[in-house]
Amino acid sequence: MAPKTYVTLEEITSQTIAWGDAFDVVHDLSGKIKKLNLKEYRQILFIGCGSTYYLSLAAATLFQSMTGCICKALPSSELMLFPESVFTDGKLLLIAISRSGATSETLHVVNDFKKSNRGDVIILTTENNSPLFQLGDISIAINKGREKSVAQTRSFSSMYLASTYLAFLFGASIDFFTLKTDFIKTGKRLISTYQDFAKEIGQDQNISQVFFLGSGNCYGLVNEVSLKLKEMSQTVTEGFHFLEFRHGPISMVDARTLVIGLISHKSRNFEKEVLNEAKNFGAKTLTVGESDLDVIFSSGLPEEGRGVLYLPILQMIAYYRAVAFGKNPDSPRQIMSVVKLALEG
Ligand code: F1P
Repeated sequence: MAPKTYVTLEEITSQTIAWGDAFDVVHDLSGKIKKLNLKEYRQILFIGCGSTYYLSLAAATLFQSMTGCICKALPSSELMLFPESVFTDGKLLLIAISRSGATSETLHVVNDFKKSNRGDVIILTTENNSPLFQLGDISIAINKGREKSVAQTRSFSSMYLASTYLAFLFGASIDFFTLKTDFIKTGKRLISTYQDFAKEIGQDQNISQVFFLGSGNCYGLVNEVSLKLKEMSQTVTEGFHFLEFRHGPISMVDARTLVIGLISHKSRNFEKEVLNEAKNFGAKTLTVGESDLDVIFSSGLPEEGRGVLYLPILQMIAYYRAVAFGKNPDSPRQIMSVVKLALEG
């Protein structure tokens, strides 16, 4: 009997179609987007919940490093509960990210932001028919990123790619759209080259806990891939900045630990050192990045833009671990694809 497959696997392996959609949608809106004058904003706030909060973290870091604007990422709920700890006087740009476009906390914050005339709003979603989509001064919907599964995979990567494109529109001289074909080709190649490898790691029953390390633009991404593993397989896992790992967490490492490093070009020597130390304490390690590592992109794409390439193999590891441990990755226990709270009335 053929092994059961789940829709999550199809969503992960088909994600480059959604990447193409992200390129096309942002390209079509680029004239309107470029009319925004970033200098007008005192701060740019990125918000979301769960996966889309981690997307916000990754996008805010990239956006600040490419544009020089002050960017901050927050879970929508923190802005809902403690707005005074975040909002400043002066005009703000709010970038609200939500796969469903229907999560209560995010909707609440955007409605409130607009009522209080705090500034402009960009919405990033996969649902053009959602309530959130209607609220944007600019709304970006990557419809091909939609999913049936609870855990976000192709929706995350395609919305992250769209946010990367936004950062390039404001902060780079190269036309990001010209890289569309290279991204799609590289993504497809990585998925087909490393699928069996991801399965092998995912099925390794000797591994009991997993740490993901990533710095700079990769920090939001390590939190996201760690969340994938938590949601799909209920594995004990956490994400850390590379050098933070020495400041306590490394004490957790043992022979049943896997430490996965999302290696940057800029700081690779510092990052590899941390992994070597974890290895000396008995951990298995896995390195992912552009060249000379276990998983190699060989993309030639610009470092700031290629964060999305880390995602497919790590999503596949989460998928195969879930299946190997008898879990249903499409429908993880105790979570729903959208959280709707009775906030008003
Ligand atoms: C976000 C969310 C996440 C959760 C899960 C399902 O919804 O609920 O909090 O981790 O991955 O999606 P959304 O606002 O992005 O639709």
